[in-house]
Amino acid sequence: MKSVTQLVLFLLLIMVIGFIVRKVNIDLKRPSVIIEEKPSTMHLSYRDNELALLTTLIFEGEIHFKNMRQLTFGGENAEAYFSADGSRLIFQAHEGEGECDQIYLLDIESGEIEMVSSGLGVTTCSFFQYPKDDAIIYASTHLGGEECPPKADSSLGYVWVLHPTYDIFKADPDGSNMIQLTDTYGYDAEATYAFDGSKIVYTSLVSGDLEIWTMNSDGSDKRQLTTHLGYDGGAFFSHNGQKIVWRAYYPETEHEKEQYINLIEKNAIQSMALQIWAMDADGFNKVQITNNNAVNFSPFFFPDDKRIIFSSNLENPKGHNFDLYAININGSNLEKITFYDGFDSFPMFSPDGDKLVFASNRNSKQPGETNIFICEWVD
Ligand SMILES: [Ca+2]
Ligand SMILES: [Ca+2]
Ligand SMILES: [Ca+2]
Repeated sequence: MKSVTQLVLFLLLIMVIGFIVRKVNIDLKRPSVIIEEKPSTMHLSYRDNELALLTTLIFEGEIHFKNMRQLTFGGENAEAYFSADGSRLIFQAHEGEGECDQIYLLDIESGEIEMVSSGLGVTTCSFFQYPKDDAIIYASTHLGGEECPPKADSSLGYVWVLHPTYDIFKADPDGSNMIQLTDTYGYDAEATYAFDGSKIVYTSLVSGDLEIWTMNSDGSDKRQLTTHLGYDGGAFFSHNGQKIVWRAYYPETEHEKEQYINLIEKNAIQSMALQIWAMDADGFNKVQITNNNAVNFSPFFFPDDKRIIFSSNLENPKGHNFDLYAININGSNLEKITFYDGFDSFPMFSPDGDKLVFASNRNSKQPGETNIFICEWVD
């Protein structure tokens, strides 16, 4: 009994200290404004192999989040996507600078994590094969070399490399029996499944520009859906399979076009004002959803397919504080979802629509660490 009382007192003390620290921070940031802040919602996050960890995972204003759990604890973890049965996530992760992302499966209930990619080259953008979870897909450079390739060509300035040896592969969920789905030189990646399993949508440079393509589950019947000069990528199907949402940057001035083409020829892109677009699953009826000067990316349909959740730095387009936003498919009713002062991105609703998974810098042990979080979604 005594130890329980001590534990309760200890937890209360931590809560009070947490509140004071937060209050001091807020006061320091806004010295000339006096604001009555309510303490942010406190949650207990428990992990079997650690002591009960008292921490603030849900921030004030995050009214759609409930019962948040942290699923990874260190390194850079991103793009976690649900299996069709909702029990697992597939994601990419690495630890430390210069390391290359590999693909991992995570059992949501137990927290167990296993690597399923070969460990060779660099990998990205994985997804389960819907609707039966009988395979996984991801992009990998391993056929172009077993080494971890360099992340950037410093002679080109601050750019991201579109490794030309990226191809999309399918494998059994344990990583065995790998099949190659694309086989042209140049970037092929960012592949996701339609929820009925009928199509894969992905990004390819095979036409000479970054475009959205679809293909069958076996790699056949490849079709180009976008044609506009500029980056088209990061596409997801709506749950009913009728729409595709994606991110795009279309250079407008001659200088912007020249700069974009110049980098694409060197298999690179730089930071750009990506906007969210949607189209029919056959590529018709393209509509622009966001229209701002910020970076908007990682869009995903709400369970009813009427709204889209995405990540944006629209409050400070030069900054690194990305937040999740929701918006109607016609571009109306923008709503801010996350209020943590750091990176929040890669949202995906669970197939039953009850949960949201996303990647965030919140509660990191080291600066810049990105972890995977899951919570119940409150409408
Ligand atoms: Ca390729
Ligand atoms: Ca394009
Ligand atoms: Ca944020």
